[in-house]
Amino acid sequence: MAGGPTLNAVSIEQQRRLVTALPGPRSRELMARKTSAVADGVGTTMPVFAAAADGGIVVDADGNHLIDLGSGIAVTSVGAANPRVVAAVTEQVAAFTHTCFMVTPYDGYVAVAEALNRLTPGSHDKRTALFNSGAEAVENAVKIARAWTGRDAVVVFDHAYHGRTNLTLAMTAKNKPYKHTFGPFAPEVYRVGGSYPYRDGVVDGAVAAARAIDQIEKQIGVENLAALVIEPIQGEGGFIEPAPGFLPALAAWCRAGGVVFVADEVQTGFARTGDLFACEREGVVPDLIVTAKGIAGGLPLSAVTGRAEIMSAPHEGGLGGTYGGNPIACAAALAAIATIEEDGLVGRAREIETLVKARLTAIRDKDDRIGEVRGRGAMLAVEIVRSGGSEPDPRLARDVAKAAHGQGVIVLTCGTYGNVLRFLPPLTIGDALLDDAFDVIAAAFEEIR
Ligand code: PLZ
Repeated sequence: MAGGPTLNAVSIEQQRRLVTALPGPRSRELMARKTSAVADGVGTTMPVFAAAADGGIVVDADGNHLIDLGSGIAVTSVGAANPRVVAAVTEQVAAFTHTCFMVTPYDGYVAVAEALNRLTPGSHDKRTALFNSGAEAVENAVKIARAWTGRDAVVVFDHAYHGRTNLTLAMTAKNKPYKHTFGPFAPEVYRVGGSYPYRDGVVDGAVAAARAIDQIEKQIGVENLAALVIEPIQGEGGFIEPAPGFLPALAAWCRAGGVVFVADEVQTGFARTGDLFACEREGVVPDLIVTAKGIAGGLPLSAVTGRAEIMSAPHEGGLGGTYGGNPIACAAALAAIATIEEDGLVGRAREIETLVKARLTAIRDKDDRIGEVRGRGAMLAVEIVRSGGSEPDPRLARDVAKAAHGQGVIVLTCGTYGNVLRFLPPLTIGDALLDDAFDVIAAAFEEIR
């Protein structure tokens, strides 16, 4: 797929084009309405309102064409108006919008479960349950692990992000903006040190795992531990790739101790990292895997998939919810999954990695304020530090992002220290748009001192 995927099905011109200053007058008007109608707690990265999106472009309310390096936080991997998704959703919405799977089930739900059982790591017998959001699925993975083990404790890691509901806030590490003023949080959630080679200097994952395991055994006790929940590459915490060997060592320790190893692949899943699931890179087979975001081409859907015996531990009627596995979201998921498989989007993610890493490395070679270039596939980042050292520089990250926004490039920041610029383009973006976007970002690094 040299030059990127064939985008003949994409109706939006794949070109960055600004026809007003950003934000334009329509967006400014809409922002004023947002301010007086929407709760202040719900923030926005850019004060620009979307009118259409697909491929690598978001068109705003004023007709500006912006390059999308965010995919709505790693969601629209197949594009934001993928023709297969649009057709499947249109057909389903005309047939029926909802019955509730717990009342009168329908085949789309079952087909998504079959697809997840087939595609997730490991060839063992699996079962799946569907939900709406990533956080809801993480909560259900914990419920299932507790029902299976009869134990209470849950281990999570420094820099972790698992959601904004009460249990998942207990599991999320960062105070502001997520947790501040919202406690008290759910009990029996314990945080241990993880693996962050750039900052902790431990490049042997087995050593980092031994350190975490020691902490768990001393402070919790394996016999009290229901689940260990981990993002194979930490997302909101800063796109932190653990040292090689870290995940396999933790998974092996969990297996030996009867602890349910839960991979939170909400952000890393569905081709994003250049594998269908990030766990595959080191051959890790999680007991339970949590998916959302990229699963359904932008519709809200999430899942817990795992070993049949563990998934079947909760009593009948113990899992569910009014909307979980909504038929429209399931139709979208089947179309998104077919697109990922048939259009070779895992391979496309690897091509994006090659192109973008080359651009980021070239910037780093001239600018020591980029402490590290990291990530895999189309989940890539730079950690920004003060010149001459490794002190986090969130101001520069914010300023570069702002400069890019002003030029029509949608880019997000993240990280415990707010100093990571992250790149999550749709996998349907073309090379020309990527080149243009990284020209803008390279220029921003040169201009901002
Ligand atoms: N687990 C690994 O990345 C969501 C959050 C954005 P929901 N990440 C984006 C924000 O500021 O709210 C995420 C994740 C991982 C769980 C979640 C939660 O998924 O669908 O947002 O609930």
